[in-house]
Amino acid sequence: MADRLPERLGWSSFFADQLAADEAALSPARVDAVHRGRLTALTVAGQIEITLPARDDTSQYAVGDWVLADPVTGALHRRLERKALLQRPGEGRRPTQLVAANIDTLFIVASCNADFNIARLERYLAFANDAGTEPVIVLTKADTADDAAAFEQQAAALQRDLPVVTLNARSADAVVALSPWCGAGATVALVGSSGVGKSTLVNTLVGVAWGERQLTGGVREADAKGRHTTTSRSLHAMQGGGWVIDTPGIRTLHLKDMAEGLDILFAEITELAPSCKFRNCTHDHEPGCAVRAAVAAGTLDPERLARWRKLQTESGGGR
Ligand SMILES: Nc1nc2c(ncn2[C@@H]2O[C@H](COP(=O)(O)OP(=O)(O)O)[C@@H](O)[C@H]2O)c(=O)[nH]1
Ligand SMILES: [Mg+2]
Ligand SMILES: [Zn+2]
Repeated sequence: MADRLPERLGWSSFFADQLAADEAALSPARVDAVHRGRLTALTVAGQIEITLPARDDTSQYAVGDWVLADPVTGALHRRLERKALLQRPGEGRRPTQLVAANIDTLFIVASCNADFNIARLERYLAFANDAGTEPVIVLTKADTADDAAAFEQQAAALQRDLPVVTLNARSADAVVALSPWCGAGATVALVGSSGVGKSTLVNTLVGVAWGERQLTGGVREADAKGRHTTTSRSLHAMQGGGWVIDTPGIRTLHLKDMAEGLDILFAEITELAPSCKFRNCTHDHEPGCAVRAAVAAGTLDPERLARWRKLQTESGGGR
């Protein structure tokens, strides 16, 4: 049976292990589009319409979700537990919106030019860490930069073991550069400011020929107002065998409750804190502060500490 399960759609033991004995006859299906009133999903046999129970509404589902459905009627049985979830806090009193689920890698896209902004990249990193995805920094427009390596170095310093790739999003070489994260069954999503090249990169990874681009509406951002307003997100097959999810919504990030994401991002600060004299040290004015001692010793960048403090406050303050 295992060989007939949809690994190429991103299925893995994480999901298979959730199946109960009496669920063997159901089809695992991966949500590829969330519309206002309905869901579609991909199975090994192709795309199906999912019929939701009356009590559910589509806002409870995200593109990338795995669900179990009746293979004949498409009736939803249940959603499987998520490996990762990108959420967007609603502005004001609006509820949190689900953006995409079960993403392995989040490409944080920025350009090798004056728009490159360390603090913004750190926000995206905290967001990726907190969502349970692996961040990769993708620096576009390397073809127009005098010194792309300088941008690359700055980005790589932001988090331990952080992959950074510089490329030209318009070139097919980008497919090769990003291939470690785009292989069979892998799922990626892109975030980044407007104009950095996200749509260009999606087109390159999907491999739509230039002439066809205008016709393949699904590849364009769904927030472009027009034909795609009913489809909030969608899943596209990449040339490498993986899947890319359009995430048009994530522009401004509000970092609420991201303590865990910040701890990973600022590991060098997180690891010093237990050496501070006071357990609840804010690394601001307390005596015996190991973090400020590191700044004084020149081993910790004071600006990095300042940015940590700002994000920490925004995320909901204390430890
Ligand atoms: N030279 C160059 N231009 C790029 C690159 N990536 C994107 N662009 C251009 O930058 C503009 C904005 O790209 P777009 O994909 O719409 O950005 P998005 O807002 O992040 O989706 C377009 O004119 C692209 O052709 C790149 O790597 N090199
Ligand atoms: Mg775009
Ligand atoms: Zn301290």
